[in-house]
Amino acid sequence: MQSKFCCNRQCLFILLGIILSFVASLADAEETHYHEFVVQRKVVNRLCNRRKIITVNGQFPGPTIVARNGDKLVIKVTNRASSNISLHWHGIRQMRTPWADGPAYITQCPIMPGATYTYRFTIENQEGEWWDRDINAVMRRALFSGAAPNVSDAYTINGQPGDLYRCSRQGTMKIRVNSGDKVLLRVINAALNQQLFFSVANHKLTVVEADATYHKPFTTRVIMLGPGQTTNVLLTADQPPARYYMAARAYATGRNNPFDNTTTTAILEYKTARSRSSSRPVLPQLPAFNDTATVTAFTSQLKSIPSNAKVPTNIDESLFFTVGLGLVNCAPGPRCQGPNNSRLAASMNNVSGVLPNTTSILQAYYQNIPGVFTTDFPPSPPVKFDYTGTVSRALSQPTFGTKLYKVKFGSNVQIVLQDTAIVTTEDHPIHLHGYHFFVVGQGFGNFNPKMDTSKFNLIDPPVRNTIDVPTGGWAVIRFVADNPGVWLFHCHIDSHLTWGLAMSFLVENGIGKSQTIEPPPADLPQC
Ligand SMILES: *[C@@H]1O[C@H](CO)[C@@H](O)[C@H](O)[C@H]1NC(C)=O
Ligand SMILES: *[C@@H]1O[C@H](CO)[C@@H](O)[C@H](O)[C@H]1NC(C)=O
Ligand SMILES: *[C@@H]1O[C@H](CO)[C@@H](O)[C@H](O)[C@H]1NC(C)=O
Ligand SMILES: *[C@@H]1O[C@H](CO)[C@@H](O)[C@H](O)[C@H]1NC(C)=O
Ligand SMILES: *[C@@H]1O[C@H](CO)[C@@H](O)[C@H](O)[C@H]1NC(C)=O
Ligand SMILES: *[C@@H]1O[C@H](CO)[C@@H](O)[C@H](O)[C@H]1NC(C)=O
Ligand SMILES: *[C@@H]1O[C@H](CO)[C@@H](O)[C@H](O)[C@H]1NC(C)=O
Ligand SMILES: [Cu+2]
Repeated sequence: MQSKFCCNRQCLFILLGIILSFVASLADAEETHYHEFVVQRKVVNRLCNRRKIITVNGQFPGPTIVARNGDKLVIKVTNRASSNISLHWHGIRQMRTPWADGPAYITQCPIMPGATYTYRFTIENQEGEWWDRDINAVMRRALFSGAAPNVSDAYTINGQPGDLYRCSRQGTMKIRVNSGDKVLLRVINAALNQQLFFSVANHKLTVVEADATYHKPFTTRVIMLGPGQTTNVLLTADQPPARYYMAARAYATGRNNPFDNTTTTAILEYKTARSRSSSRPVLPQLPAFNDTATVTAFTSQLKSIPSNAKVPTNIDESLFFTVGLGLVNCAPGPRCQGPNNSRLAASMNNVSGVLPNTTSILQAYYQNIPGVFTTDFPPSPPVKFDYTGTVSRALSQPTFGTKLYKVKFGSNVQIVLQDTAIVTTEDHPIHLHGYHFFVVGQGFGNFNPKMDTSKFNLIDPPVRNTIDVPTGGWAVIRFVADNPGVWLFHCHIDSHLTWGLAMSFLVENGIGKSQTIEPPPADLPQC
C-alpha cells in the first residue's frame, strides 16, 4: 500500500489509507458492523523530522474493517483534527444512500472540527478491498499561487518511506515468509498526485483483482496504479531464501512537470535467509519514469471474468468528454505564478468544475434549492480541435461552472474520455463515484469512431472505478446508470481535481421505492 508523504503545510491532510477486506463468497448472514473512527492528528518521526499527520484512531494506515457482501456498515466518524474532513469509500456502491458517498460539497458539507457524521450503507455485489481518504477542501489553499504544487519528499509503503531514505531504516516495513508461501498483496495507490510503478525483486506477481473486482489472473513483473486504483496480486515465495525489496516509484507523463523521483521500499524476507540484517536486499528493476510502453503492456492484459461481464450494448447516452489542463490569464502578481502570466486550471469539455459553498449539490437537488447548479454540462466538446496535436493558446482558457449531466434511471451510458495537449498531455486517472464501469477500449492519439469502435472489447473488458486515460490518448467506458443520486466524476490527481477536472452526473430516480434515493440522515453535515 503506497501513500505519499509530504512535508508542505498543505499536505498534512492526505495520509489516510483505510482498508476494508471482505469475503464475498461467505455471504448469507446479513450482519451489521458498528465502528467508531476518530480522525485526529498524530506526531510521527519521518525523514529525520517530527511531523504531524492525520490518522484514524491514531493509526496510519487506518484500521481494517472485515465484512461480507450484504453486510451493513455503520461508521461513526468524529473529527478531532483542526481542519474540515470528508471520507469517500472506494469499491462499494451506496445504493439509494448517496448521502454516504462522501465528497465535500457534492453529497454533503464537510465534517467540521468537533463534528460527527455516521456513514450508513450496505455492501453490495463487489469483492475485494477498498480504502478511503480525505479529499478535504483544504487543498484549495494550495491553489493560491496558481502554480503547480510542490513535489513530495517521499512515497511510502504502509506509512513508511523505507530504508533508501534518510533516517528511515528503523521503520522499514518487513514481510516475513517461509519458502513456498503464497502471499496476497493488496496494493493501493493512496498517493496524492502520482501514478506509481510497483515491483518485487526476482518475484512474479499474479494479478487477480483490480478496483475491488476479480479479473482473469495473469503474471507480470511490474504493475502500475494511478491514484485511487487498487490491485491485488499473489506472490509465491519460490526464490532462494534471502531478502528482496518491494519497491514503488513514479510513472510521470506530464511534459516539464516536476515530480518526486524517489523510490519507496519494503522488504520481503525469507525466514531462513542467512545474515538477515547485514546483507542488502535485492532491488527490483523498475521501469523508466516515462515508460508508457510498459504501462500499456500491463493494462492490456487486464481482462474481466466474462460471466461477470454484462456489457451494455444499446447505448442511450453517447458522451465524449475531453480531459485536460488549461490556463487562465492573469495580471502578474503573487496569485499569478503559472506559466506565461497565467494560473493553471483543468477542465472536462472546457468546463472547469466549481464546488458550491453553501450546501452540497445532492442536498440542493433533493430539496429543490435553486441557483446551486445547472444541468447543462455539454455531452461533447463545445469546440472540436486536434485534441492531442498542437493546440492554439486561444483554446486553453476554460469556462467555470457547477454543471451536471442528467441521465434517466437505467440508461446505458458510454463515455469517450479524450486527453488533450493543452499545457501538456498527461495520464489522468479518472474516477467515477457510485459505479463500476467497463473499459471497452483505449488507445493513443485522437479517438476515431470509425476505426476504433469496431475494436471495442465487449466480451471481457476490465471492470474498474478509476481509469488511467493514456497520456495523449483516449479510453472508452460503459455503465448502466442504475444508482440514483449525484455522482462525482473526476481526475484522481488532487491538484487536477482542485483545478476543476471534475463534473457530476445527476442520475434520476426510477420507479418505486427500490429505485428512489432515501431521505438524508438526520446528522448530515451542513455548511
Ligand atoms: C513550495 O516550496 C517553496 C520552498 O520550500 C515554498 O516557498 C512554497 O511556498 C511552496 N509552495 C506551495 C504551493 O506550498
Ligand atoms: C532525481 O532528481 C534529482 C534532481 O532533479 C536528480 O539529481 C537525480 O539524479 C534524480 N534521480 C533519479 C533516480 O532519477
Ligand atoms: C523518456 O525519457 C528519456 C530520458 O529522460 C528520453 O530519452 C526518452 O525519449 C523518453 N521517452 C519517451 C517515450 O518520452
Ligand atoms: C510560454 O511562452 C513560451 C514563449 O512564447 C512558449 O514557448 C511556451 O510554450 C509557453 N508555455 C505555455 C505553457 O504555454
Ligand atoms: C461561494 O461561491 C460563490 C459562487 O461560486 C462565489 O461567488 C463566492 O465567492 C464563494 N464564496 C467563498 C467564501 O468561497
Ligand atoms: C473554452 O471556452 C472559452 C470561453 O468561451 C473559449 O475562449 C475557449 O476557446 C474554449 N476552449 C475550448 C478548448 O473549447
Ligand atoms: C469548513 O467547512 C465550512 C462549512 O462548509 C466552511 O464554512 C469553512 O470555510 C471550511 N473551512 C475551511 C478551512 O475550508
Ligand atoms: Cu488529471
